[in-house]
Amino acid sequence: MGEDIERSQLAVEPSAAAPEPEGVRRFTYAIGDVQGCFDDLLRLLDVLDFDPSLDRLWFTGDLVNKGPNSLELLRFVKTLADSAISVLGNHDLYLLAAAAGAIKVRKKDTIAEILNAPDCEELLFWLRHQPLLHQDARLGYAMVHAGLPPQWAPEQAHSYARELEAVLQNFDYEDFFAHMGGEKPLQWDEDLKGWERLRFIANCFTQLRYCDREGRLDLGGRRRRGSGKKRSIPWFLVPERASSEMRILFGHWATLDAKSAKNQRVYPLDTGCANGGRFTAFRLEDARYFRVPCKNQAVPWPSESAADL
Ligand SMILES: [Mn+2]
Repeated sequence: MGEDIERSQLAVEPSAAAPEPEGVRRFTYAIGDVQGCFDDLLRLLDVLDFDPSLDRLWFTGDLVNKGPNSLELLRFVKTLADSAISVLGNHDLYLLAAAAGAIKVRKKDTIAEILNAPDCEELLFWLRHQPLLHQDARLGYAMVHAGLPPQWAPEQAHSYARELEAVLQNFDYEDFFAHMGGEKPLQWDEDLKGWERLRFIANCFTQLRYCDREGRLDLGGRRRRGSGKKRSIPWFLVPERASSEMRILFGHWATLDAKSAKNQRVYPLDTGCANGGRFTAFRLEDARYFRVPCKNQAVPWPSESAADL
């Protein structure tokens, strides 16, 4: 790992050939799950020579929890205004659910400082107005926190994201969190209604890792050692996936073997910052990776099962 990091740091020396800036914007960087690791983010932005007046940041979500400084991080990203966008992750929804009183904060969570902050309401208002799916046709990339079920073509993914975003942005959004928990329904059906429909949409965008060849979700990855049609595989490897033409950036899966994503037009960016791993940014204009090792000490967070978020 050390050698890898050194190489990527060398790759950003000023002598490296960078593409010429186009128009006003310089670069767009997609950045993996930050999880409250604010100091590490600042070091990464330093390496990128990030300029908020010229560059743009796309975050893969899970801005908060696990790491030591979620409050400062949220404040910082909000301050970036139009220069930053973050898609919603499961930990972001968890924070909103906790603020809504729908769930209890656990001992290991590091979100209490946000809930107790004087600007909590503004921060969470900003957070729940972030999208579930972000895309830029000119750059040719889309971004989600977790994944897409194999049945959804790009236009469906777009429309279902807008459907749940409208609920989260509505005045009575807190009702959703009372119905958010659980893995069911496992299978998409256009005729799904009400909370079941919204829960399925939320589970895909914010929690999906595995599903089977017929598209049944396996949020906990429990069926990945099964056999036959019921065996689950990473969502992006399902044959004839309807979104296979999209280039999709995503986070949520720090333990994923990046090799399995090769040649799939998917770009996993969560490299386990909050677990003492490293931080990854991907520059969309020239498909180039930048990495820094993480120094923050996050709380121990052993499991990645669905029940554990
Ligand atoms: Mn996540």
